[in-house]
Amino acid sequence: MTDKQTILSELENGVKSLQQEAAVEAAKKAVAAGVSPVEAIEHGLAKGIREVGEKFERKEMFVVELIYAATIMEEAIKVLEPALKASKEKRHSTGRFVLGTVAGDIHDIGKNLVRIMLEASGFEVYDLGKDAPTENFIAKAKEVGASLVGTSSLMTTTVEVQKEVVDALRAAGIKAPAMVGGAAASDEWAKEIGAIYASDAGSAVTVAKQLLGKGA
Ligand code: B1M
Repeated sequence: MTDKQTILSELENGVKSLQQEAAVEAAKKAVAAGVSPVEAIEHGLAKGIREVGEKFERKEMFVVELIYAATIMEEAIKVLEPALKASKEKRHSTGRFVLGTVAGDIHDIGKNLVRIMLEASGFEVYDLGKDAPTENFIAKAKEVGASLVGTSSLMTTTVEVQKEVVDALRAAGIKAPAMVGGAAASDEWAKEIGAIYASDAGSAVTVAKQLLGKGA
C-alpha cells in the first residue's frame, strides 16, 4: 500500500537522484493510485528538478546531470500525460493561444506543461516550440487570429525577449493580450512590459479564461 505522500517523494527522488526507472515507476504508481497528475508534477517531479537546478547553481552537479534529470522528468511526464489530458473535459474551443519559449532559451518543460493544460481546457494551442524567433509569434498570431499570445522564459538573459515580443505584437497592431511565465518572469515584470503573468500551468489556464471572459 503506497500513499500519496510516498509516491510524491518517489517522484521527487527519482529526478533528483537521477534514477529514471524509479521516476517512471513512481509515475505509473501515481496513475494507478489516482494521484492528480498536476500534483504529481508540481509536488513531485518539479520539486526534484528544481533541487537539481539549485545543486547545479552551487556547482554540486554538472550540466550533463542537469540534462539527464530533465530527460527523466520528460519520460515520467509521458506516463502522466494521458491522465493529465483526461483530467479535464474536452469542450468547444475556448480560444486560440499562440505559445512558445522565447528566442535564445531552450527550456521547454514548463512551456509544454502549460500547453498540455491549455489543450485540456479546450484551447487551440499553436506551439512554436523553444528558442522561437520573435517574428514567429507575430506571424502565427496574425495567421490564426490569436486570442492570446504567451511566452515562456527561464533565464535572466532571455527575459528581455518577452518585452520584445509584446512590443512587436503591438507594433504589428495585434491587440491580443500577452501572457508571460517561466522562472525568469514575475508579476512585476509583466506589468512593466504590458503583459499578464501566470506563475504555473494551472494559473495560466485560469488567467487565460478570465482574460477571454470565459470564467475560471
Ligand atoms: Co537550465 N537553467 N540551463 N536547463 N535549468 C535554469 C533556468 C537555471 C535557473 C539553473 C540554475 O543555474 N539554477 C539557469 C538560469 C540562470 C539565469 O537565469 N541566468 C539555467 C542555465 C544557466 C542553463 C544553461 C545556460 C546551462 C549551460 O548550458 N551552461 C542552459 C541554457 C541554454 C539555453 O537555453 N540557451 C540550460 C539548459 C538546461 C537543460 C537543457 C539541461 C534543461 C532544460 C530541458 C528542457 O526544458 N527541455 C535545464 C533545466 C531542467 C533547468 C532547471 C533546473 C529546471 C527548469 C524546469 O524544467 N523546471 C532550471 C532551474 C529552475 O528553474 N529553478 C534551469 C520545471 C518546470 C515544470 O518549471 O519551467 O518554471 P518551469 O515552468 C513552470 C512555471 O514557470 C510556469 O508553468 C510551469 C509549470 O508550473 N510557466 C509558465 C512556464 N512557462 C510559462 C508560460 C506561461 C505561464 C506559465 O504563459 C505563457
